[in-house]
Amino acid sequence: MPIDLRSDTVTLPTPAMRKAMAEAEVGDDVYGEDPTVNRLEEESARLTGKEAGLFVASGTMGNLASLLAHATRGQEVILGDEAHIFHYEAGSASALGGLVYHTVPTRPDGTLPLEAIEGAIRPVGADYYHNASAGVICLENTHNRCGGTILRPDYCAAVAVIASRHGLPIHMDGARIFNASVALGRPVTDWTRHVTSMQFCLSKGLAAPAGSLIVGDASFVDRARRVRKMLGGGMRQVGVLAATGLVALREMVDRLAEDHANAKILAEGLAGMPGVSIDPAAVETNIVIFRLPDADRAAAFRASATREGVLLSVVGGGRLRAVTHYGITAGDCRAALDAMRRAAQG
Ligand code: TLP
Repeated sequence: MPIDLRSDTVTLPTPAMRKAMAEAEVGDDVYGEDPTVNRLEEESARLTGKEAGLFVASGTMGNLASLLAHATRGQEVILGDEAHIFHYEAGSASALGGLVYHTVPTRPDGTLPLEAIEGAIRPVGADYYHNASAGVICLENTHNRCGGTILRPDYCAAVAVIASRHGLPIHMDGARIFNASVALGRPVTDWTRHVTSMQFCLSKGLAAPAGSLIVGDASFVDRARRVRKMLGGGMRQVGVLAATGLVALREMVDRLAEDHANAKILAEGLAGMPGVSIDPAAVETNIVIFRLPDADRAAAFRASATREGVLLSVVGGGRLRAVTHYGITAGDCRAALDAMRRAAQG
């Protein structure tokens, strides 16, 4: 069996999740009658300090439904040029919602410069009828392509000041918000209080087989529910999946600390390898991004790691990614380092 460090999306459901699926009480969720989905949505709203929650099929659907609930065709989504929404969601907000991506530079820690955010908000009104208007500001936490870095609550508060000055909503792509929460030992509400909406994933480090939650105020969630229906995401007896989400939230959050410790083991080991650049101190959660001198050498490193039984993913520009997760032990990380050391030698 290879040591699969491509992503925390590869996690398999736990025995408790499989049991919960078999025993889940279900109903037709499009009628609002699936008690397990309702419980998951209520529990998610409570946990994040928001009025309401909405169960969606994936993180991509969570982000898309949120953006379409916040903004209308021709409006701009202000987001970082390293954002998952910009790179990996198939241009969905533009293709399906007519929104325009307005990117600003992303700093290595995943933050967007405040002045760049404010500068991206174009003036509208009588003298500016030609401008596209801003519809929503997006933040990502933890930041995937920046190596799982954590946006600090203080930073989010500063973005909220700008957003409120311009009457704009903030959507947080909080796919891995529980990694941030566990790493800093702070409740998720320390972040959600500064944003209008958030989506978080159950199917990454929390190990559920599928699903994400959107949270926000009741009127926003109502709009998102309608968009979810448009996207074909109105599922029926989906309590069988929601049941795994409840297990994820109740039993799988604290153990993320183990993934963070394992990521440190990987980062420290990688730092000593020839041709590999990485700053282990910058690794805050479960994502380890390291650099080879160029894209060809990164591809060769990855191919030999695969032959040695370690699966990695490509970030681009000579960067590779290793992600720790449920099912990967400290011993696996040490074995992966041995294999990658052999890979680094050719
Ligand atoms: N990320 C996946 C891939 O799409 C790259 C991964 O392996 O990391 N937001 C963030 C920050 C994500 O990392 C992801 C998934 C999503 C949204 C989308 O979630 P899904 O895959 O459930 O649509």
